[in-house]
Amino acid sequence: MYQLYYYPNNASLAPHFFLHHMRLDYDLVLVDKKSNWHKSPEYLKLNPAGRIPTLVDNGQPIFESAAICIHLCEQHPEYQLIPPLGSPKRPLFYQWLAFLNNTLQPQLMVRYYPHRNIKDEQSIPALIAAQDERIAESLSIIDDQLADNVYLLGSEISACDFFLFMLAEWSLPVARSPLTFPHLAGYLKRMCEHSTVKAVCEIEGMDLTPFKAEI
Ligand SMILES: N[C@@H](CCC(=O)N[C@@H](CS)C(=O)NCC(=O)O)C(=O)O
Repeated sequence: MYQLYYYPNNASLAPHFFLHHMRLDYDLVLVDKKSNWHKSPEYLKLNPAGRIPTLVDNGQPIFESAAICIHLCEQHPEYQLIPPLGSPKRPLFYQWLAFLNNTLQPQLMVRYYPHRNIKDEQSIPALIAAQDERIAESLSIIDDQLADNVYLLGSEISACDFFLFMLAEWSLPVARSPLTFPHLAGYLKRMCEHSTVKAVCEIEGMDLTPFKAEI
C-alpha cells in the first residue's frame, strides 16, 4: 500500500503515472500548497526538502521523483517500465531519467522560480529568457532522439516517457514550446492517447487539448 503526497501537475505527476500504470494500491494525499503545508513540521518529517512529491511505501517515506520512479520500476518489473538488468537499454534508462531530472527539470525550476536564483528584480526577465534558451537546447536533444525512436528508449515505452510527458507539459509556456519540435510534437500527441496519461490527467484535472492541435 502506497501513499502519494501530490499536487496537480507538480513533480508528483510522474510518480502518479507509474502508480496508476502499475495498477498499484495507492492513496492520493493532496498537499495543501495554499496553506504552505509542504513546509509544515508534519510534512518536513516525511520530506525534509519541503517539496512535492513524497511517496510512502509501507510506512517508509521516499522523496525525489527520480528515486521514486526507480524504486517503483524495480519493485514491479513485470510492468516493464525499466529494461531488465543486463539489457543494453538499462544504462540508457538511467541516462535519460538523469537527463530529464537533473538537466531539464532544474532548468524549468529556475525558469518558474527565478526569484530564488537572483535577488535583482530587474534581471529576472533576462534570466527567464536565458533559461528559455537552455530549455530549448534540452528539448532539441530529446527531439533528435525521437527522430528514429517511437519512445525515448526505442520501440517500447518506459518510465522515462511518462517523466518526459510531465516536463513537456511544464514546458508549454516557454519561448520555444515542445510542440514546435517536430518529432517531440508527434510523440506528445501519441502519449496523450495513452490510457495511463489520459486517466491520470483526468484525475488531476489537466487539459490535454494543447497537445492535440494539428502539427
Ligand atoms: N528534485 C525534486 C524537485 C521537487 C520540486 O521542486 N517540486 C516542486 C513542485 S513541482 C515543489 O515542491 N515546489 C515547492 C517549493 O519548492 O517550495 C523532485 O524531482 O522530486
